[in-house]
Amino acid sequence: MKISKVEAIPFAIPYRKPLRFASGEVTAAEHVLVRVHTDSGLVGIAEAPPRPFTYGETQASIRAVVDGIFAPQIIGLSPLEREVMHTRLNRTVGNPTAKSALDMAVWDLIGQSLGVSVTDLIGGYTDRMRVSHMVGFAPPGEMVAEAERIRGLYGITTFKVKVGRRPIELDIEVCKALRAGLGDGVELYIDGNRGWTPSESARALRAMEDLDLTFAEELCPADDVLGRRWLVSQSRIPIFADESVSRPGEVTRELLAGAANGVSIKTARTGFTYSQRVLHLCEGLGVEVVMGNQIDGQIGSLCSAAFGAAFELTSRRPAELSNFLDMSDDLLSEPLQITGGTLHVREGAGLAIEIDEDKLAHYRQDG
Ligand code: MUC
Ligand code: MG
Repeated sequence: MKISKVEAIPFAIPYRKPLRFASGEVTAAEHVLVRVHTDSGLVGIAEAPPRPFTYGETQASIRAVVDGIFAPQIIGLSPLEREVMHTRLNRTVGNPTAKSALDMAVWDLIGQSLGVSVTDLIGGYTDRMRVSHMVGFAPPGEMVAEAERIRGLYGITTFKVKVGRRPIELDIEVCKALRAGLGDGVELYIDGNRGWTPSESARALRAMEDLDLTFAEELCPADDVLGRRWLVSQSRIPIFADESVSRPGEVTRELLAGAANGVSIKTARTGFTYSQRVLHLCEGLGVEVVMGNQIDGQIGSLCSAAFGAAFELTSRRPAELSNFLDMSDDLLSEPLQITGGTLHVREGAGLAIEIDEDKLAHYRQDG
């Protein structure tokens, strides 16, 4: 089986309500559907979510790099030649979500050709993931109401609270209101998306010390090299890295620098191949991980769940799999369901992604 064609299809699906956070906001899922065709007729599928505020990629840049550089480099390869594919893709720096979508589509092909799910293929640990929901910026009362709504509708009891860039007092008020409103039975953690300085981070964490936060994610930028080490050395709440650990080398750098205690793994930026390398690096070093969300649609969430469920360490804690709930629609023929706070991995070969072609025709942007 050889790769015969690669499609990069831009599509846009409006959000029901925007997601706002310290580094940006998302009002529509302007993603790129990647389909890797083979001469055997099998087609591997994944999606790339452009996040210019995190990786510099746009919908147009993802299309351009896939069509103009990556597709010619991988057409003719067997899907099993993953290392050859990555060696070629890595001649181009950056473009993590474009590369990852290709990687995941290729793993989808391998699973399909063997008749096994990607989860079973790469680890086979479990068939489900508990879900954590991300609560974006809004006035405190609205953030509490949103968390209560999500708990009521989907049984989710773990919440990631967006903080940073707004007045610190407001973030403290939000976290206190969430703990008071939702009670001790829920798990809370915060994500600053690089919105605070180290001293602001330390001050906010001190004020939140009695709120039983599980951890705090990417409070200040990776370039605050000494400041981040200082923060980790004196924080009683574990500090997790997200934007600063977008590839294995960065994971090594941040962990060895003492600039983080835990790592967010996002299949949208490290696919399945490099997510495994990040996971094994963390495992070897005794470092906790969380399955993060790149504000994925249902295809991306399905990919993230497929990876998370494959391994014990990634299944330990709830994964961020619910951002798609903010979207008004999606492309899957059979929508993902979260019930009792849990998302089940798709049964079926590969990633078992079935696209609703009518919806794709409706939402695609390339005429
Ligand atoms: C997250 O965990 O930070 C927002 C920015 C980004 O890079 O990812 C999202 C969610
Ligand atoms: Mg984050």
